[in-house]
Amino acid sequence: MSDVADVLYVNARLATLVDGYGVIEDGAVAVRDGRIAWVGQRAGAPRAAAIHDCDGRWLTPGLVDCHTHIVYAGNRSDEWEARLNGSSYEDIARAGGGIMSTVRATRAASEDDLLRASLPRIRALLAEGVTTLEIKSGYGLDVDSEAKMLRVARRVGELLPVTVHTTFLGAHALPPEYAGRAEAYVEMLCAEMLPALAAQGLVDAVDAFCERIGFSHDQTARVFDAARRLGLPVKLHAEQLSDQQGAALVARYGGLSADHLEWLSPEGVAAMAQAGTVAVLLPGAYYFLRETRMPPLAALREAGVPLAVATDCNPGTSPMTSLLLAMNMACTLWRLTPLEALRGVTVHAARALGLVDAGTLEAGKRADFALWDIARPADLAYAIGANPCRGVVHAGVWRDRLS
Ligand code: DI6
Ligand code: FE
Repeated sequence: MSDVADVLYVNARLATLVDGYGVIEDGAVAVRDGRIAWVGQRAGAPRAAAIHDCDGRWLTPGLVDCHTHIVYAGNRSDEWEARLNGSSYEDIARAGGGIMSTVRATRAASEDDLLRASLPRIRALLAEGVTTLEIKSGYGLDVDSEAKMLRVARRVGELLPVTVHTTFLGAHALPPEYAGRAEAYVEMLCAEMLPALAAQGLVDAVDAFCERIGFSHDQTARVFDAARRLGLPVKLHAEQLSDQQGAALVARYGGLSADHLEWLSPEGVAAMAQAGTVAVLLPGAYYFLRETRMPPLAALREAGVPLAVATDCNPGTSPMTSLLLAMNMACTLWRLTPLEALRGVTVHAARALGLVDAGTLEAGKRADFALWDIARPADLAYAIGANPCRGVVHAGVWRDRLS
């Protein structure tokens, strides 16, 4: 490399994640124009205008949370408390609670209020080394409210040191004004809502909740057809509570990911493997709902399906703002190895977003990385409630850990 780098990070122990952990001792990373220009042992490093000493700390790719519903208004701890005091989920839903209470609060909030409500949650994620974040809509369920949610998601990416990917999840729940008219809602979503939001540049991918309490296999296929007409990639909440053959459906559309997957069938595994669809594991929802059926991890591994791990941050089923905790849960509850968990929040999470320039420390990728006070990479999944992140570089810009 002939050019002089902007900054050379030295005296780091690198987990590049290129192959396994991809460890490089006495490592250095050169950054130029917001990208990684060079990675290797310090002895071979290029010249740089500035040197940043990492004091022997571990340096990993910036973490990627590839499945969140983190933009919403209101709070559902009251419902959670009522459930723990004996109310049933059905009682709460009949009283207008559940997803609909978040839809009401999100519709009622101004764009600025929605942003203000969401920022503390997002800051908590970023404080733990997250540099790329997916944010879904799905609590607006009409054109204006979905647009408001997605604009807030875009603003998050402008205000904070994080790259935001937006996902349209209009097929999350049936809004009250369409009660008993699911077909008409799906028709409107495909013909009007999605094209309008896509035309405003607010949609990077399209998702649906394919479930008995959500949308059917056929309705989901229609949403995917609409996405395809607009050239947008698809992903799916699949097989969380029952087997709807959603994973096979999203694989048929060449989908980026199928997420949850507790009820995934052998046919679903095979379809995902063939299509290269990533399995996004969401242990926070499994934990919070006290589910007992685990995703078929042995079959997924055997088929070579990439495993990602995400928070699913949402007010109903996973009020979690810690990707490190999601890693710990994936290991503790589902026996992922710490290496699988770390690859799940870096390489494979980037792939679940269709991203080619994040997820590893390699020349040419965006200069997104995190610096950690840990003895070894497994500590990231091991500790519960600790935050060993000391700083983050996003798009080449260093910041001490957000607090
Ligand atoms: N799966 C879920 O479990 C949540 N959404 C989804 O697609 C529920 C979201 C909520 O209760 O607010
Ligand atoms: Fe979700």
